[in-house]
Amino acid sequence: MQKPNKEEQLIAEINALPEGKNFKKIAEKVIADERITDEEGILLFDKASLGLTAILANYIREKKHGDKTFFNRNFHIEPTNVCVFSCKFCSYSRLYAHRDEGWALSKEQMMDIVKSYDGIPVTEVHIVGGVHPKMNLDFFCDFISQIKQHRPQLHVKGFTAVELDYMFRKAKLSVKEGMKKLHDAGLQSMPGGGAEIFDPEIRKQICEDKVDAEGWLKIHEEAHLLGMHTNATMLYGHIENYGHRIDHMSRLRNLQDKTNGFNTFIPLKFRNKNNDMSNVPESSIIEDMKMYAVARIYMDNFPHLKAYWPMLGRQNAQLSLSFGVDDIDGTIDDSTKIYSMAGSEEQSPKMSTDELVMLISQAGRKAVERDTLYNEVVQF
Ligand code: V47
Ligand code: SF4
Repeated sequence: MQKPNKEEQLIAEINALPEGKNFKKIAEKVIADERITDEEGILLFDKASLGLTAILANYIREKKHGDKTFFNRNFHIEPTNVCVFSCKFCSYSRLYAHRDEGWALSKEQMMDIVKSYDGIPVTEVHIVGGVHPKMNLDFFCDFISQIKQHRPQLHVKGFTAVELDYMFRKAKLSVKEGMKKLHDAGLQSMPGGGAEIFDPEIRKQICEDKVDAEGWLKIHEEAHLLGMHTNATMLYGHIENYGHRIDHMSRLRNLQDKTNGFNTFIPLKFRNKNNDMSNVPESSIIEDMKMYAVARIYMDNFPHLKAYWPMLGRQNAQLSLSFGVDDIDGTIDDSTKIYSMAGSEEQSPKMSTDELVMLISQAGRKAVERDTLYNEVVQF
């Protein structure tokens, strides 16, 4: 008998599930590379079993990337944890009035961190932190220029739209002018933080004083127009519902149709330690894996889906590779404090390349070191 092809196999697997017949149309769309609707996205969250979402997401993941699982060699610099904003879920920041309890690095201190990686084959520096009123656009442009002078090949990825919105407003520059200035100084791409949940009602309850959805999307759009690539995150598993998650992903999918500038979507699991939302329970591992799977099915125009292992934990990140994820971030070192402070089991998020490769191959996937723009550096 002839072996079924992947598409026939997918349909057979879906049909074998008790709820399979209700999802035949979605399965056919997935096979035909057709986009699912918002209603279908909500249906998947609400009514599909974890197994069904896994089968669909894994089909898409393997069609896009086969078994390849990407990671990069990077290090983080967190210039400050002093922040003018007061997001309720944040365990990391200290208000300016309590700045003596926090830290704020000088350019020299940050350059010392950069120099400590001399001779080590990292490809990216990821700069992200709080919003300190005294660290302005000129300060960061100067710092980025110094990095590029010292190590021109190191890719500089930095600043959430929240940090940039504040810097541009303080400098009295438009988003376009501010982005151009940073780009000219050597900023090459942007991480995806600060997006949280775009819905205004939820945003008001968890992070009311920082940039809104329109502002966040505008900054990423301007970066894309300059030829920069950026990521997008979504903070899930707190007070939002499935409709809010789909609304968030829909706004990102629409901007991606326009600019094609996003590389990666990164769902971030809400962690509830040491913050003003500690009363909100954390999502289950089932919910986390479903989140990844539905994201992979819904975000058809995003090339990559990332599980950020320092937040999720390494074993759960390994598991996510069967739920649509093709990227598990990098060999970051323990300077990353955001998640250890919010209660992640990864108190010291440092993993060597050997450990990352082992983690990926244990899950039956093929580890590929990438650079920031997903050019392949080494296949393992
Ligand atoms: O925007 C803060 C999140 C984000 C908590 O683009 C929390 O490659 C969970 O965006 N529980 C910043 N999450 C980090 C970020 C990021 C990280 C890694 C890679 C990339 C990338 C981007 O951290 C914030 C917020 O959504 N966060 N507190 C918390 N308690
Ligand atoms: Fe500040 Fe970011 Fe924390 Fe919000 S999440 S308080 S913007 S550091």
